[in-house]
Amino acid sequence: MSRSNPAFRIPRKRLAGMQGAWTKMWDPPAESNPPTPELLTPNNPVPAFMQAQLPDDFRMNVPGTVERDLMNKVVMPTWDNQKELVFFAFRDNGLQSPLNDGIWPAPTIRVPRGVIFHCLAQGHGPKPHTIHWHGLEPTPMNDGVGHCSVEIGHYTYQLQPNFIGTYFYHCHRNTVQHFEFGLYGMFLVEPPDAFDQQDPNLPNFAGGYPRRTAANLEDFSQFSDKFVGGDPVWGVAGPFDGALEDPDPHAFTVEYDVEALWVLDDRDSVWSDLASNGKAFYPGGALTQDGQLSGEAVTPAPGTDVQRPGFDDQFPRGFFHDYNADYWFVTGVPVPAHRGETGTITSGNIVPAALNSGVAGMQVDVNAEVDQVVLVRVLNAAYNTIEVTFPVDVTIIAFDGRALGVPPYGRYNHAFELKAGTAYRMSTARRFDALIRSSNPVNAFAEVKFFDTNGQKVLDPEPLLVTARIPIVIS
Ligand SMILES: [Cu+2]
Repeated sequence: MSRSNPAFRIPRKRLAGMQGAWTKMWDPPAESNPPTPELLTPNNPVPAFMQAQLPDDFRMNVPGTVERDLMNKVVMPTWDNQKELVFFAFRDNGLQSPLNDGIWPAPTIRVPRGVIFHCLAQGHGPKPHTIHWHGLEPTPMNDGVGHCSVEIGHYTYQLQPNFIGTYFYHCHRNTVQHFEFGLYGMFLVEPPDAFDQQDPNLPNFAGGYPRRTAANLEDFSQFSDKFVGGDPVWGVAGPFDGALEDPDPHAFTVEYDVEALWVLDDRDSVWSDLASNGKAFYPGGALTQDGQLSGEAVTPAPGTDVQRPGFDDQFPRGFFHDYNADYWFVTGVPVPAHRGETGTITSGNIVPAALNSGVAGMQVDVNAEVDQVVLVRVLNAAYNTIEVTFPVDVTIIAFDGRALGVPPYGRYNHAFELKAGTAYRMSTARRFDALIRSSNPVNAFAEVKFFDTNGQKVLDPEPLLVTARIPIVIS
C-alpha cells in the first residue's frame, strides 16, 4: 500500500536560530510552574479517542492532553503476605474510580508517530520530580532529566515522537529511588494512522487488533503477508524534504494480532520499609559513626548552598548500593518465588483498555492462536541484570525503541532470529521487541532469570536470584 497524505509528514525545524533549544540546560526552572517553551497546540488524538471509547472510565480534562499525577502512594501486599510494598505511583487524572486509586506500573501511553504530544504533569508530596521520556528526543526543558526538574505543581511537557517503537517514561529525580519505587510506565509509539479508524466494525478498529509496529522483515518470509516495506534510503541518501521517514505511514511496519507487555521488575522490601522516612533517602540523611541512619542533615561544606537539588544532595553513604531484591514482578503480576526458587505467574492477565490508551486486549502472559503474529514488548525495569529465554524461535525486530534495519539507521543493523532456548541478556532500562509466529501449538513458558548485579566485582559471576516463568499458549 502507499499513502501520500501530507498530514503524515513530520515538519522539521531548521537548527539555525534554534541553538538555544538544543543546548543542555543545567539549572532547573526558577519558578515552580514554569511555562512550556514554544507551546504548540497538541494534536494527539488519543485522549479524545479514549473519552469516546471509554465514557465510563475516562474523561479528557485538557483537550488533546495526557495527564500524569506523580507520587500517588500505592501499598501492595506481597504474594506471600509477609510484607507490604510501597509504590510511588503515577496516576492518570482522567481515569475514573476505581481505576484512579493507584496503578503500578503506570497506565501505558500510546501515541501516533509525529503528533504534538502534551502531558500535563502534576505532583503530590515533596518536590521536585520530573518525567523523563526515555529514548525519545524532546528539547532539554521537556526531557525531564534531573536538572530540568518540575517543581511539584504542574508543567506541560511537549514533544513529538519520531520513531515507532517501545519506550517508557519515568521520574528522573533521585532516579534509583523514584524509578525503583515504581514511578514509571510504558510509552508506545505507533504508526501515524494508528488512531484514525474509529469504526469498531472494521478490522483495524483503533482500539483493537491487528495493529502495526516498525520492523524490517524482508528476510523473514514467514511474515511476508503481514509486512510492508519501503524506501530503504529514506532519510539517509534519499529524499529529505522535511520528512524524517517514508511518507507511507505503514512503510517498514508489520501487522500483529496479539500484543504482550513484559515489564520485568524487582523490589527490595527493606527500601520499601524505609519509605516513610524521607531523610533515609533524600536529601540530607546521613550515617552516624556506628553506621546508623541519623536522620540529620549532613553538614554542608563551607560556602555550599544546600538548597540546590541535584547539586548538593547528601545521601547516606552507600545507601543506594545496598539493594537486595526479594520480590519480583512481571507487569505488576507477582512472581510467586523466594530467592533461589522458580515461580510461574498466573495466566489470563489482560491489561484493561483504560490503562492502555483505550486499546483493549493487551496481554501479559501470552494466549494466541496458531499462525497469529504475537508482539512481545519487553522492558527490564529491575535494578539488576536479567536474562529472557523463549520456548520458541522468535524474531527480534527492535532494541530500545529503534526498529532494526529500518531507515534512517537501518544500514547498521538488522532483525534476527533468536532460537528457542537462547538467553537474551539485558541491563536496566533496556527494551526489545520480539515477534512470535508459530504454525504449531505451543504450551510452554518463557523464562526470566533475575540476577544480583549490585556489588559485583568485575568478571565475578552474578548470582541468580529467582527464575520467573511466563506462560505462552498458542492453540
Ligand atoms: Cu520523583
